[in-house]
Order: sequence, then structure tokens, then C-alpha cells
Amino acid sequence: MKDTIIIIGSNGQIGTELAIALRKKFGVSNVITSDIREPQHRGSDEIFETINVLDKEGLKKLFVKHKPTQVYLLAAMLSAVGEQYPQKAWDLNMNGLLNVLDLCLELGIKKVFWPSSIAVFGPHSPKTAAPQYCTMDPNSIYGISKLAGERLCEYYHAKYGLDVRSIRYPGVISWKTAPGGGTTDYAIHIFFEALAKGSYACFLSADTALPMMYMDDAVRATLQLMDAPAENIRVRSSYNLGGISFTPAMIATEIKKILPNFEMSYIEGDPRQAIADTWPESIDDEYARKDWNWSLAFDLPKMAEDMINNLKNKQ
Ligand code: AKB
Repeated sequence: MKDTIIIIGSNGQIGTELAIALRKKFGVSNVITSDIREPQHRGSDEIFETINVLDKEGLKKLFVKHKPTQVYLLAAMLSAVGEQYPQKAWDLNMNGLLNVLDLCLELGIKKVFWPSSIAVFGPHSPKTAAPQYCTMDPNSIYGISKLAGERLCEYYHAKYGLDVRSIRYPGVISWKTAPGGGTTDYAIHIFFEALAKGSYACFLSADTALPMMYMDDAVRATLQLMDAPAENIRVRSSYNLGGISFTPAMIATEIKKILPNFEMSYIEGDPRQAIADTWPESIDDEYARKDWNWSLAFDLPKMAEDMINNLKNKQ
């Protein structure tokens, strides 16, 4: 049977690039993108639908119209913006997921992708090589909603047999689409400002190490997970994905190797520091490696070089 895919939240940082990759793999007309607003650019043969994931009736009509075999739900409020609007973040992140899971059951849609995050870890989780299973006490509303979402995914799989798959993304770094209000966004802004101004004032301290990943790896991981045979998927909550662990000081050093005049400074007292301080510095992804042959392609130098080359070409 041919696959038809709906991506919800396709205008965002990850959605934009997943849509490109999925259209390449499944064919342009078999991938329907959707978001609460129209995209800025759209190919003439691309199918786009405006949808609010909280409008369950509208979502049902969308699913009935296109009869997807797979749904990718990427609409979410991220960690930094979530702290400004905790109730809205909870509503979007939880009820959006519940709407999709329930409609997939009702309409017989078998396969769902939903992203979790390193934000599910908390102050009592191991700081380094955080394992798949450990203490998890997130204290941002985003992290709390992602952890609850993971439990729902596992529940819908165990109770109803829904083939839900998920990844705990680290901070994802990319140049095509701006990030949407996360704590790890500094690692993207730094490249834009290095090229535009030659300097960057970082809102995290020089030694705050966090797990990060280049978009090419994040997209490849998502497709690999979704392609894996169902019997290989041992984790039905969400897979740890390690990526690269680095600090603002380390990424600044890397950028200086390519742009020697680059200057980095640090701003104290930003609320995103408190969120970052509760997240692990690095993640252990042995389950992803064993279950669906995951391996990372971009290290820090390779990622920095690719980011700068692509951003220069874009200018
Ligand atoms: C954020 O910083 O909120 C996101 C994430 C790590 O999930 N990039």
C-alpha cells in the first residue's frame, strides 16, 4: 500500500526540513503539510492545509479528506516560550497530542511520529550520559508536557496497538528555518550573528554544556526510526538521541577557526539559564544504536563548517 503522510506543524524548524526529506522519499503529492498559518514559500505542486491541532473536528476532516497512513505531529510550544505561557504550552502540547492519538485510533491510522526532547530530564537526572531509563523530574512546563506525552505514547501503544514512535531530540541546529523559542536556540543565533555582525552576546554561560545535533542528523534519525521494523522498537515512550555535547565557549572557538575576528560575550541573568541548568550535558543513546542502527554523522567542526557555508550561500 502506498503511504500518505500528514505533517502537522510543518512550518517550524524541524517540520520544514522533515517535509523536504519526506517528499523526496514518498513523492510530493503523498506528503501533505499543515500548520496554523500559511507557509511563506510553497511549491505549486505541494499540498498544504491550514489547521489548528486543537480543533479536533477540523483535524478529523483533514484526516478523512487525505486518509493518511502516517501522521507526524510537530506542533508544540518549546521550553523558553512555554515558561511565558504555561497553560497554553500545556494545552497545545498535551491536547494536540491527545487529539492526534484519538483520531488515529478512530480512523484506523496506524503510524504516528511525535517528538519528545531532552527537556524530559530534570535536576535529579544524571548530568552526563543520561541513560534511557533514570530519574526524570523535569521542572519546565515544556519538559513536564513532553514527559507526560511520552507516557501517553507508550500507553496508546500498549493498550491499543498504535504504532507511535518518538525521539528525545537534543537542541537541533539548522540554517533553513529559524528556531521557535527554545533554550538551545543560542547555538543557531550564534551562526547568524557571527556572519551578520561578527559577534554574539550569548544568553547561556560559557560553560553550559548541552546535547545538540545538526538538522541533517536529526532528520535522518527520524526517517530511520520510522522505517525500522516494528518488532525492533523496544522503546515506545521516546528514544534518547545523543548528538554532540558542547558549551557556548566550545562553539565560539570552533566559529573563530573559520571566522577569526568573531567575538563572543555573555549576558547574565537570562531565564533560559535556569532551564538549561536542569538538563543533562550529554545523553546515552545505546537503545537507538542497537534497535535501529543509529550513528551520528556531524561532529562539532563538521557542523560549524556546514552551517557557515550554507549561511554564506544563502546571503
Ligand atoms: C528547546 O530548547 O526547548 C528545544 C528542545 C531541546 O527541545 N530545542
